[in-house]
Amino acid sequence: MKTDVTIIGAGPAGLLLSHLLHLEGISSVILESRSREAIEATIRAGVLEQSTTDLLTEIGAGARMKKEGFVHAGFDLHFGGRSHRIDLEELTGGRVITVYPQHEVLKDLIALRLSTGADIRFGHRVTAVEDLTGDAPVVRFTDPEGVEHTLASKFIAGCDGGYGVSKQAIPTDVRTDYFRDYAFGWFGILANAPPSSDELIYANSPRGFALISTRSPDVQRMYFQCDPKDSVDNWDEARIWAELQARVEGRPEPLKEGPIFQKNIVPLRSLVTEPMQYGRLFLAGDAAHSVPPTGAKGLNLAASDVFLLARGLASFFATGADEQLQTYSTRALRRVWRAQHFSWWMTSMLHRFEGSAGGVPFDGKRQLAELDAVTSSPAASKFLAEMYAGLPFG
Ligand code: RFL
Ligand code: PHB
Repeated sequence: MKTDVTIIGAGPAGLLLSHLLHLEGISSVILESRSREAIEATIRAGVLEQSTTDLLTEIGAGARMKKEGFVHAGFDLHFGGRSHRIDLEELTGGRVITVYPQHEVLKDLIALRLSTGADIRFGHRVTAVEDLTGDAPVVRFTDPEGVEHTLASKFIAGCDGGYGVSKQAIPTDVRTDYFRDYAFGWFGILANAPPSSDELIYANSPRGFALISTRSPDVQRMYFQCDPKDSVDNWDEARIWAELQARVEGRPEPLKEGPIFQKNIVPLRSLVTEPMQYGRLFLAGDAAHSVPPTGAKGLNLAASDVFLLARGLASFFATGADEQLQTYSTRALRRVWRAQHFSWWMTSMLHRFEGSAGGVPFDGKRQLAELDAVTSSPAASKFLAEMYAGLPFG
């Protein structure tokens, strides 16, 4: 096995990076601990920014997304018993979002990579990365039979998500982790039901946050704020639907209900690891940062990181110049922190803090004033729309 770049992780960051490098004539091997089937079945993100869909289209991974994804030109903020539409397209001069599930993006990227003969090793778990400050950094990994191997290459891309090993290799005297925990989580469901709305609904209600999203004409994705330590077993279908209906009270029509076939609880957290580079190791995506899902930014940040990283590596392999690689961390982090702010802001504006650590009734009233400002001031709406539809890459 010989390669230019070893990529750890076949999530959105690793797969996209591998294809962007391929288009520049740079070889890579992807080492992924899970099976292809597991990856293609994991339910996560749903919203793709304009720049992400543009990039997927440009590299030839956009055909099915164009056919099966749903373009949304706006979304609703629901508070005080009323919905207020944020017109993304008008407020941003034509930028929109696409609702297309992350595991479908992954299916498309895996198929595209394999069609070009890519080397993706599923079931291969990386255990350590070493010699990062030399010019032949090494990855240690075990294959599906448990046999240990090493692989040396010119660069390592740590695209191994929030619980990976690569960032641990940055020495603690060089690395800073910025962390924020939230006192609540999201209870997510998938249900067989028709859509309840043409666009997403983000609701601030006295009972807490709710989000009405979609997957297809027959499958709907919905979330509501919950105790992160709660168990899905405490919630039967009737209780879930009653809670969701109560949180969007005041909509012209109740939510359309149907059998729930998936339930899960995710904790909310904000995390940034700085710097995103150490020697010849570069971090990208959730390996370096995690955002609460309220701003729909995680996958999109993974895409913008690898867009910058691929350009830096392309410049190095073409000319030997490493200036773009040396500035990768600073440039990526600027966008990461903008997205962190936006995700925190959306979270703080829409969730119920009262009853949780630090929350007081004042917060609820302040949030309603903030939502009033955001939906009635054209300047405030424009900022919200620009950030939600996403900043341009690069
Ligand atoms: P991933 O997707 O976690 O992929 C990392 C991969 O690395 C593998 N791995 C290893 N492989 C080999 N050796 C090791 N030692 C390894 N350790 C780990 C893992 O198996 C995995 O396959 O990270 P990546 O590529 O950075 O992508 C990030 C996105 O997955 C994430 O940010 C989004 O899902 C976040 N997110 C959303 N993002 C959006 O842009 N829009 C959304 O609408 C959106 N909604 C969401 C979300 C995340 C959610 N959850 C579950 C937290 C909604 C939810 C509920
Ligand atoms: C989703 O459809 O899963 C989704 C949509 C918007 C978000 C988060 C998740 O902000």
